Amino acid sequence: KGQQPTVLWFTGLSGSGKSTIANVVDKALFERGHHTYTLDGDNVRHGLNRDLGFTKEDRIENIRRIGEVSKLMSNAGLIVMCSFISPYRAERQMVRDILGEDEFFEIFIDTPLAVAEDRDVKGLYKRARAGEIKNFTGIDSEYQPPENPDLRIDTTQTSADEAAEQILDLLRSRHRL
Ligand code: GGZ
Repeated sequence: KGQQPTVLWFTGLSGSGKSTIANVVDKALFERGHHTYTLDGDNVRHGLNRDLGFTKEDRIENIRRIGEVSKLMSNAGLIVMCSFISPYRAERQMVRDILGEDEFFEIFIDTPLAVAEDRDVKGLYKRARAGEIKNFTGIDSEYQPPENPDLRIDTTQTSADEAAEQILDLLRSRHRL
């Protein structure tokens, strides 16, 4: 029987570990013989959404398009992972409505701002603090944490491998694997 449409939606701050965890899950699913695709800023914001920036309006349109694309891909039989800050509750609800309750799994990568800022892998927080980047999430643009995610991962307590295991358990419990 074919794959039931499944989208794993990772939300969290810049530098929270979304893409790292999504990539571990992607690899584990591939090894189990599933067809997967991971959408993230690197493959979406340079192409499909190159016309969009980081105003509230543009972020919402960014997430809307990604929701629609992930629906096409999941209906084609791929398990889709989406790794975007997606800071607003209303936009995540919009994606839930586009995909439907059975297809959308919200995974909150819960990393405190202080931890993400301390890591500052790309030096973006430093630039945002210096005023060189405007509307930076966590600095001068808000992040609204999910109130009722399908899964919350506290990355101060959980390694990427453990997080991936929890996500696979979630998929098993929902009969996706
Ligand atoms: C937040 C920004 C910004 C601003 C550039 N605010 O750590 P990164 O670099 O790789 O992840 C961030 C990415 C966020 O893009 P998303 O498409 O995930 O955002 S949203 O869901 O809100 O539309 C960061 C970089 O882009 N970046 N400027 N102002 N992150």
